[in-house]
Amino acid sequence: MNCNLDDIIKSSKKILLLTHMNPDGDTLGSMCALYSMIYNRFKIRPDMNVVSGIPYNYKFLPNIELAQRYFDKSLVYDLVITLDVASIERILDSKIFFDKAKCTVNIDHHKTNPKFGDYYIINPDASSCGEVLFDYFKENNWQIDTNAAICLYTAIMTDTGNFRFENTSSNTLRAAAALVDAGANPNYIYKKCYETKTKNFVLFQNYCVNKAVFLEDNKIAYTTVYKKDLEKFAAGDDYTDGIAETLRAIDTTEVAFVAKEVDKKLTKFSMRSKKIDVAEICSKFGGGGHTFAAGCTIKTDIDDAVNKVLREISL
Ligand SMILES: [Mn+2]
Repeated sequence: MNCNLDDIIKSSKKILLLTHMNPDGDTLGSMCALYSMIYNRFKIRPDMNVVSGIPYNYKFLPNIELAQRYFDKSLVYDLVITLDVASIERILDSKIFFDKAKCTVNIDHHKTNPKFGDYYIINPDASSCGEVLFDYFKENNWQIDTNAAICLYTAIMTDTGNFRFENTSSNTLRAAAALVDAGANPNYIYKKCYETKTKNFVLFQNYCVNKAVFLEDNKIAYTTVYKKDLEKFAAGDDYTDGIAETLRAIDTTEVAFVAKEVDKKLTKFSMRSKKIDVAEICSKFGGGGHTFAAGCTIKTDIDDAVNKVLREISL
């Protein structure tokens, strides 16, 4: 059901905002933006829950320091809002809050989102959850404050790869322009997000790209990341972010992926494509995402999982 956030928030006292696991700029930026907007409009301070660690480069987001990883599981919220959460499993054990909440709202932009929750605001044509929120605020005349503008700009910028992925539309750019007018500084946010990489991060990414495998006349490019590699570089959860895009950027590549060994029985995939629908491939393994950017987790060892994925790719 589509929803009117004004009415829902007005009738709620205790509100929780939820991100997805391995949070990115979109889910964190959207959460902090909505926090700021709700506080300014209703004088309610929602709780913010990050279900796994916050990458260092997003610690500049206004109000992010109020986000917590663990909450008292006995809490019951009037309202729980998920942001950029494509499927409910991605909130991990915070699902307990979602299940117990009196009302739930699902705000997202993934086309594979099954529309869980009592209400939803989902636009698969939007670049990011940040853009969905921006459009909602604009349509409903919610005045965007500077902190929210910084957060929404970060959400949109990171999910569009700095306004260069195929999800970048004229609406995206108009939203970005309006957010700059509202106080977001593009150069400051760019530097915070992209020029704060650690030496280990860059070396790890180059290592992974260096050992990439190319198949089908270089149309398929992928790399495998073993647990021992992650340990060797003391890699954080976000260390593989962007590697699939680097492999896709090669002129011959049509589909690229990164296979990451979680353990001997679990492998995580991040897939990118120029042509084929990788959301469809990932959904065969219980994952999902967008046509040209998707992910999934397969319950088998990395070598077997890679073969399973390769079999599903037809160019
Ligand atoms: Mn997103």
